[in-house]
Amino acid sequence: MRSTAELQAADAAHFLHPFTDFKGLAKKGSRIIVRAEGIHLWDSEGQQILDAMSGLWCVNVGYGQAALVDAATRQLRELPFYNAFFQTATVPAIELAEQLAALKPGFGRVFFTSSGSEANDTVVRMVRRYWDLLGQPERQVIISRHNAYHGSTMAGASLGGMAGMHAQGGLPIPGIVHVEQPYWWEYGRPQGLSREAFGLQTARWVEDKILEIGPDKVAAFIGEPVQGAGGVIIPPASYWPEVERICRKHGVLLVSDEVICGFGRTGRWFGCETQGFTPDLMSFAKGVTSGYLPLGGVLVGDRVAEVLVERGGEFNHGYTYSGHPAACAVALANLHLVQALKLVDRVRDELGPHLAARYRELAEHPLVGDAETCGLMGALLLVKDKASGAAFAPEVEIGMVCRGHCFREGLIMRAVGDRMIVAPPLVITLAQIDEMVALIRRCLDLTLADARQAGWCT
Ligand code: PXG
Repeated sequence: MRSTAELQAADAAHFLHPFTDFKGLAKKGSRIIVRAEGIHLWDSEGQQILDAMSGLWCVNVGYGQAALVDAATRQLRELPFYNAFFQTATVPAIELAEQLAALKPGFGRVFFTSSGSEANDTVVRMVRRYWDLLGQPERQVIISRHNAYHGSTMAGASLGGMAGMHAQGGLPIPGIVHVEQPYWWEYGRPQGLSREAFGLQTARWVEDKILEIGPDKVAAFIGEPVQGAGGVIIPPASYWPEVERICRKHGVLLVSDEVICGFGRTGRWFGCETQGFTPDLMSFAKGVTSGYLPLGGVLVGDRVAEVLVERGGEFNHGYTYSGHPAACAVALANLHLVQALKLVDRVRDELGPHLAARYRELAEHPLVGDAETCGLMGALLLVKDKASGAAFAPEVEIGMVCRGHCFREGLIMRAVGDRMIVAPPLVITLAQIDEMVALIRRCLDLTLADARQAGWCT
């Protein structure tokens, strides 16, 4: 293999990385990941790293699963590609559609894409088309939340509530509005509200927005059951059932973005099941193939599908790779493995509760203001003063300090502002959760020592 330095030079010269300050990275040099097995990665310098982010929230069955590799190579040999545009279909795409429908009763149909962003673009076109077909073409507006992440295409980034993304490229596109997120620590706690009372308040903000726009103009509300990229924001239990009730009351379609929460991450097949609501459409990607090949899609609830199918005529939308046979074959093998290993039940009954227990211990750490988990997602909020919950000064970038320690200690844990987040592969064992938590604790200790030394906290 070429040396790390050579690879870094070529990388800096030619590869524009996503969400990256190109010049800044070129100076620093990328870490080059060369190999992986189970929950571990190895970089080009031979360092072993515990991947507590499952790649990018996707490698749910872990690395090195031969069944997925075999399914891909078998399909690539047999039929690497054929499209589904011109009254043709391939066996893996048909069988995956059938399998997904079986996983979620009431969602009998699926539209395939290659990513979560394309799935959410599809959602936008589908819900607007639905209302057109019902003779209510003025129902165009889609309500989303600040600090949501729904992808990076024009519609995906518009649905998302990331100010930095809206600041580039003329976004959001028309007809998308945002309400405040159900982040209790930030908005409920300062008001002295209980989590549950805050959940109801935040849901009412959705209703206020519907009434402000006019219910007859609102097509849909979209949200992640638990916000992932926004920092593992776990809503109060009261939030989603109330949002569902409000959407039903005003005839607004409800869309669950299951790109991160889907396929077992929260301890149920879909995050909406954990959060206690039934959507009309679900976008998905990532965990459907455990990231071995790109695949996404939209699971369409029967009520919506009925209108699109029975009254729709041609739906002028689709991607070359909608239903890509090799990606679908990998998804089938992946879902089979998730079922064979009983990963969804294991997250619900064993792994999730164990992570929660270990996070309750981490909550005692002097640097941690709040520790939360949902299934195999966890967040630690780093604070300057545990007693008051006061935040570090933003310029300290305490999350980045902690992430630096994780990097050196061989742990991948993400920093989103001052929230340190994990979402390890669902094949992680109880002992490996302990190993991960020990590494997290060590990185918190090192971060605290830095912060004390620099006088950022006492
Ligand atoms: N919806 C959600 C909820 C996501 O998390 C997308 C849609 C878009 O999927 P694609 O496949 O188009 O990337 C995502 C993607 C992060 C991070 O920083 C998260 C995602 C992507 C990149 C970075 O946590 N999630």
